[in-house]
Amino acid sequence: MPGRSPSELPAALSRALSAPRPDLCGLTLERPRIMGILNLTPDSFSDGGRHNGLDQALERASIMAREADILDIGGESTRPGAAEVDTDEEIRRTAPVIRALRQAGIRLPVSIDTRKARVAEAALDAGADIINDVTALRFDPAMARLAAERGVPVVLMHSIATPETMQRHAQYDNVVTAVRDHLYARVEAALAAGLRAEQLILDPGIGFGKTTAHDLLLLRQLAAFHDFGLPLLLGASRKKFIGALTGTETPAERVSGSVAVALQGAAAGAQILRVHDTKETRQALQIWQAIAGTSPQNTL
Ligand code: HH2
Repeated sequence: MPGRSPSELPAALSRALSAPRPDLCGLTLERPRIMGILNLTPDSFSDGGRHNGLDQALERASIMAREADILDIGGESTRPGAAEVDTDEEIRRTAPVIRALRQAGIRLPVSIDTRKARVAEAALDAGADIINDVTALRFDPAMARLAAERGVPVVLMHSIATPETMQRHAQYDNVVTAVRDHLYARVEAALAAGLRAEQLILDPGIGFGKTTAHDLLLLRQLAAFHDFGLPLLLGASRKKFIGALTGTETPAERVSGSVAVALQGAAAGAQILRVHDTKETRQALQIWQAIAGTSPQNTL
């Protein structure tokens, strides 16, 4: 507001912007955390089919456990155009891997990337800690109940329609306002269903029912989501807009572009960065944090 000094911000807004976010499964969110993606699907847009066997999945999980702070495990692709996967099949793809990685002594927090309550429940029973729902509890009415009962952290991501149809609905007067309003309503719905505010993490849903122009605006104005007073997650890794802007058709070749977006997300204060390329993102963040003076090793 013109002429206002920061100290004149309304008290509630000032608190929401500056209060430390609660720890996430024992991780402080004072610096950006890396969420490594492990897709146990045959058809994910960038790593589909690569980690399907239990051994391959465990091998990738144990590498990522050294490079990431959180592992995000999914058994259903939600890329534009993807078809729904049968619930039992999605459980078969995810729960045994989570159980096996716990048995192998991999301890970092695990999130289950699903819109279905039965899949989330099986994952939590197998040792997962966080629910990552790209429909923000809209798809399965039982999901909010489960999340309230278990009291685990939940990612509420903005999306519209279904993965099969969402790109047809990519129309907004103002995408930032539309995503904010939608997330506001989803937070209200979550609280009404008995979840606590401390459980919630917000995500603008890059690429979900959005054009490249929408994605860029959301990234440019990411800080506009901090006044919810909740942690922010950014998932832009290898996504289509990076290919569109750089002419890189193959998602696995979008690593440098993905790292650039992750750094921009960190600079805008995103607390969690969901990425495929954990090693490269980690190195970039280490340097960024050292320069920004927020590195854990930085005692200068
Ligand atoms: N993006 C994808 C899947 N899950 N979850 C959150 N919270 N945020 C995201 O941006 C997000 C997500 C899509 O990416 P990916 O998992 O790599 O591909 P696919 O859906 O094809 O498995």
